[in-house]
Amino acid sequence: MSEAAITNGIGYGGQSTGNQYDAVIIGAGFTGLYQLHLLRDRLGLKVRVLERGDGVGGTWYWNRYPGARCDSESHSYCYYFNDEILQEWEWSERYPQQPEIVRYLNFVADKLVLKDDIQFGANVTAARYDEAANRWQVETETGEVFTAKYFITGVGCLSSANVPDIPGRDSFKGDWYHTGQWPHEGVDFTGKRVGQIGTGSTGIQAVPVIAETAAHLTVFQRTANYSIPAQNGPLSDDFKRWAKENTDEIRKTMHASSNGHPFLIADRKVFDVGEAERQEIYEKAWEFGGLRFRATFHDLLLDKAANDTAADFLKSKIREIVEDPQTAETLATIDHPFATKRPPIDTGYFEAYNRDNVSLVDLRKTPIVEITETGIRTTDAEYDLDIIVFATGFDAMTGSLLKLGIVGREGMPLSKAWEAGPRTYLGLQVAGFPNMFTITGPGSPSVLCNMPVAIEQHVEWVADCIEHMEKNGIDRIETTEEAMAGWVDHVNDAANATLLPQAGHSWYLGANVPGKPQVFMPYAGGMARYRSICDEVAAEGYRGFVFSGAGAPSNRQAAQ
Ligand code: N01
Repeated sequence: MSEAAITNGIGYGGQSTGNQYDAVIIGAGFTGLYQLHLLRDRLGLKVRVLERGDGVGGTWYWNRYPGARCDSESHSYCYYFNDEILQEWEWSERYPQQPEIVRYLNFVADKLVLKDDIQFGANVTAARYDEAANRWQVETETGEVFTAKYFITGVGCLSSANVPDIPGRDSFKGDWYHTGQWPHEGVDFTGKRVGQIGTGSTGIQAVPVIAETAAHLTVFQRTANYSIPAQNGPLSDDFKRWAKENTDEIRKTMHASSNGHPFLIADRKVFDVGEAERQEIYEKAWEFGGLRFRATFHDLLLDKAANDTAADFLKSKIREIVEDPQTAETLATIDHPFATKRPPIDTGYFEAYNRDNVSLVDLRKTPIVEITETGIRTTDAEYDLDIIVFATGFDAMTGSLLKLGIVGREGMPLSKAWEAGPRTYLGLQVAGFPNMFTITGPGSPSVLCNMPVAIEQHVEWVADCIEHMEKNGIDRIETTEEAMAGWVDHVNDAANATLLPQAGHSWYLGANVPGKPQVFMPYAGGMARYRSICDEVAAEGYRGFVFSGAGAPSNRQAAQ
């Protein structure tokens, strides 16, 4: 049992030999670090974190591409559970850059003395539930096996790289990189002819930075995208002071908002105001920058006509910024409502197309035919390249979970249970997989929310649930098919009440990965509402879950 368990006197009988643990957590990003801290230091459990990278950071450990920066504002993209951490850490810019986020997570890991309980370079390839022993057996690539009562995944929603299988890809004689698997030593673009495929949030961040040093950058765009200027910059001392003095208020706002950001969505509707006032509101939001643009009106994601007003405003900005009319048209011909795909924010994205060394290829008109030894060939031309950058996104939400090789009761692989798409209860559990918790799993708000807020809520809920089980001598928790079916219906209803499903090619639907079942994966009912549902579930004795073991309610009653 860990020293913390002995000193705080709430050890729950953890195993202490070999690779036997009370809980195994996968991933040392925001989730894994906090989950380890709560289970080890609050509950006194023996915990091991298995992390495939060589350091903490999770998604941010891998996503080191040029321009990588978070779209959430710094003062909200951090843990709020610990006042000392909040007071000691200082962000430098309005949005944190990737290296700063990794520094922050190292700071937290060191402060809470977490690293000793994390095994780095541990790539999990199998996780099997042993029903007789009621333990999970988790195996790494090197054959090392860990067993634990609780199996918790903190693998991130956007960490399984999607590298499209374009014919000829492996014949390319130059270098190619996926943005989510970026070399730690960086890539020197100086004097190189670079081709970038993809114009999502990642691609839009990378273009202006790559363009600064490349001899030429050709951007291959399949779906044109909206983007709003981030208006990034150094944080003033006044702002930093304000953020530290108002942590309670900021936390309250983030918890009250539907997407976990430190601002609320306005109550007014688009047609509550006249045309001139609306344009002024959009103009101010554009000047202010960032994801707050989406919060200007309550009904932007609910009413197509309302959404059109924002879409038209943003398209007109593209036409204003981009000098070449044909390029502007290709960038502004957007086929989906604003924010139905995750809206990117940028620093000089559209401006980059005014440089002589940047050009755009419209893949809708001239699709890629193949990658050749020397570049990319479309139906119209061949582009000679030294480097190809795949900013092509992720097998989101399910990819990293399925890669763990999870097998539940009666030998049921998760891949089979999810053959027709992911099904969970609350995004937290899958029937047939007892004592397994999927932090920010499909069916939870996760990617529709400022991630640390979603993560803190899940991690705390799971820690409370495990504490309840340990205190009451409960061996197993497992959701039911019925609870899962009800939740899946609710997730679908929540998505269908919005315009989100109208972007038929969105990764929210799994549509970006060929062959992936198309199911709207995140919960669109809002983070605040989701939090209260989870709280109610717990308050009602964990409604929708079945406990078993000596201390389970059914057995307690029987013994009376
Ligand atoms: O990935 P994406 P991303 N041929 O899937 C194109 C988060 N994030 O890495 O739209 C040609 O959005 C694809 O085209 P299409 C954020 O949640 C956060 O940019 O499928 N093109 C699209 O243009 C974000 O939403 C931050 O037609 C192909 C692009 O590649 C999520 O991560 C920063 C193709 C992929 O866009 C994912 O963003 C960055 C093919 N075969 C990301 N396959 C911060 O907060 C794909 N594409 C900082």
